[in-house]
Amino acid sequence: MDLSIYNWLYVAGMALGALLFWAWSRDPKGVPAYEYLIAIFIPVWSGLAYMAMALGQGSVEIAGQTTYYARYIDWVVSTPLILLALGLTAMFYVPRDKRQVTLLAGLVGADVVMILCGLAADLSRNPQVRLTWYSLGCAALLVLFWGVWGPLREVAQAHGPKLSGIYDRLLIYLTVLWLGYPTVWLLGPSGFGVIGQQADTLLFVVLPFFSKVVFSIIDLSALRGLDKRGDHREMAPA
Ligand code: RET
Repeated sequence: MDLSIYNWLYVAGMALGALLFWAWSRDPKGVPAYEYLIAIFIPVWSGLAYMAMALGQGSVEIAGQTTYYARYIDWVVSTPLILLALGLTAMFYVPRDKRQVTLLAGLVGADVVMILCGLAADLSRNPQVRLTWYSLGCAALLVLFWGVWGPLREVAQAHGPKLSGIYDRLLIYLTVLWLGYPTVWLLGPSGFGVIGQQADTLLFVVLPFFSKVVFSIIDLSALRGLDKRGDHREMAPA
């Protein structure tokens, strides 16, 4: 079966997602314009990477196996933006000049390390070298999870139960999906090869659709419904 159909379906899904967020941005409901810009840019970038794959580009043969490096070009830009969106949700009520920039930069840094370690693993011929890079990528993911479950969650919790509830929902959703990537990688042709190329391609279409477009739908629709003066004010001591 021609696998490019999966990639084309993904491109269509990303285009529809970008259009939806653009339409929402016309009636922003108090959510800052940059939140929409991020939500639109993620599927545009990812859609382009998958279009390259649908056209037969973005892959090389390494040790008799196909490495889709276009996926990493996608992830190295889209995952920092997803984290930024999550971070900005946690900091929704924090004034711009008081936002924890170091925390955001640390998360993005760990994320870029994770993706580039995955690329290095996928380009390795030697199985031990491959495993070493993969393990370092997993270590970076753990650092990232520490950041979003620890300090970033505390920021959200400091601003009342509503925001904290929204953040927790997004966080659990993101954690489950992001654990799927190293799992599929390890079971697929890049790792042990338990999953074949067709299932691998399908999973790397389904997972990112949910971690990008559906993630942004959950995030933006929650922010659009939030009291912009801040439910956290009710929490402030009288
Ligand atoms: C790799 C292999 C190296 C170890 C780890 C990985 C994790 C990748 C993740 C990717 C997330 C991608 C998303 C894309 C957007 O849709 C690179 C597979 C830990 C978590 C969310």
